[in-house]
Amino acid sequence: MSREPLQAEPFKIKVVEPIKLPPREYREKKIIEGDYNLFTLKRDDIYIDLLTDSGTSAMSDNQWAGIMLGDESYAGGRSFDHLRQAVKNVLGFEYVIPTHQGRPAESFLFQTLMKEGSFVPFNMPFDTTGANIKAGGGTYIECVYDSAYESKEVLPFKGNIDLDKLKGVLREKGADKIPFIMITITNNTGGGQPVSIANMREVKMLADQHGIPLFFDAARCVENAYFIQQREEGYREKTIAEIVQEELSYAEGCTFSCKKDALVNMGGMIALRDKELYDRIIPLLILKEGFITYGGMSGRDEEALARGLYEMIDDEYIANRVQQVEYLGQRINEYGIPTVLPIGGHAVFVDAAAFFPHISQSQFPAEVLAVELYRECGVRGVGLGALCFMEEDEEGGEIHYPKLELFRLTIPRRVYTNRHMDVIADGLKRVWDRRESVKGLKIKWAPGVLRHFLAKLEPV
Ligand code: P61
Repeated sequence: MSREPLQAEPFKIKVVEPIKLPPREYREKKIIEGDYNLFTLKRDDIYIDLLTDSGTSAMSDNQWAGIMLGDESYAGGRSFDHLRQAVKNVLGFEYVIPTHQGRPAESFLFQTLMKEGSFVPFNMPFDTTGANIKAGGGTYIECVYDSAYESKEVLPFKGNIDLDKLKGVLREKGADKIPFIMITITNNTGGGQPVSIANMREVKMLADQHGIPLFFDAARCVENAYFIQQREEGYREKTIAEIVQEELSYAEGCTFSCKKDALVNMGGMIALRDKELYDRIIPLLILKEGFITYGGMSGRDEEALARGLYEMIDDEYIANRVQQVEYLGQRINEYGIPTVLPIGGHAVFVDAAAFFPHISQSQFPAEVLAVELYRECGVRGVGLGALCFMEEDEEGGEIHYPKLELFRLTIPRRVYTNRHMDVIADGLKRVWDRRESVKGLKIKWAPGVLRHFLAKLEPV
């Protein structure tokens, strides 16, 4: 099949939502009132919102039409059947457990499979996923290659699991302490980096040898498939639909925050092959979310999701989506600003430690950059560095800092144009030009877990 060169967005815009840049003095005031934490900002305080790509994408006319057709039966709803069929057709799994977002899906799967003292090898979990492993009494072990922690190193599949590390964990902990292995595709914590099919296949073989099931966190499995199509030998002529099917064929099941690649504003699921595991999880679903045919979603959510699952695997759509992120990354790199390389699938991750070499990690460079970019141009990104990932020893002694100190500019799907990308890159450049005069932040108050959502900060 010959492909035309891409021209522009493969959609036109039918509904718009006005946004405005609030005046600089107003932004300054909001930073102080909000204790230097951009999670405190209101929608109207922000010009361009790149906090997350989660639940912030634009649904299509077809999805909105599905909202009207959603069937709200308590049991046996028609929309659930549509969802189940879409999951089977697109992802290849027989059983679907619908949840309101990714976190309950993780919590139910982990609670069912883990015991106190379990170890879970991962490439890297995202913060809430890691927190759910810990909440279940387990410990996750990062097995990604060391290059994943080196922002400048350009490799095609920086989300891959290092098999030597994984073998080491299997030897040291023993298979009976490891209830499952999990791979996040793409690796959000490490910069939206993909995992190759070859790596999935090898991890699956190793997992099989030890009788350990392999699960995926598939929130961004389509962006991952796009990178496989572009970068992995033998996949250039395959469609995204085929690659998504193949990726997921290596997993026993997956947790899926549908707020990302699946193009809905709310929704999540566990998708499984095994009826026995399904039967073990559904009592938890009924206890915590709802009946098995709707769980945490309304029928209309399920209908929009079923349609989103088909839309997400459109080759032109996903190429355009990832290329927009790449465009922003290129604009930023052209100014000499350091980012994780290669540019990830859903976001540009600025290396905040390299941006502000004079600000130590204990003074939260990623949050400092978030505040300064908002001050400069009303753009909200999110810090994913020490404030989010640092850990204190159990005795409350030493603090362990994460290896990466990143500031993420996350691009919602089908929402902003490349003109917005230009404004973002130019705003960041103005912060870059005055970077040496910028000072660090310290904690005024913070909760014990998932700190960065609620922390109150102040200048040092
Ligand atoms: C995000 F600032 N991600 O990237 P839920 N797996 C993966 C995720 O990326 C993920 C979840 C599971 C978010 C939202 C978010 O500190 C933050 O549907 C790979 O959000 O429950 C979520 O899915 C959980 C933003 C999460 C944050 C935590 O923006």
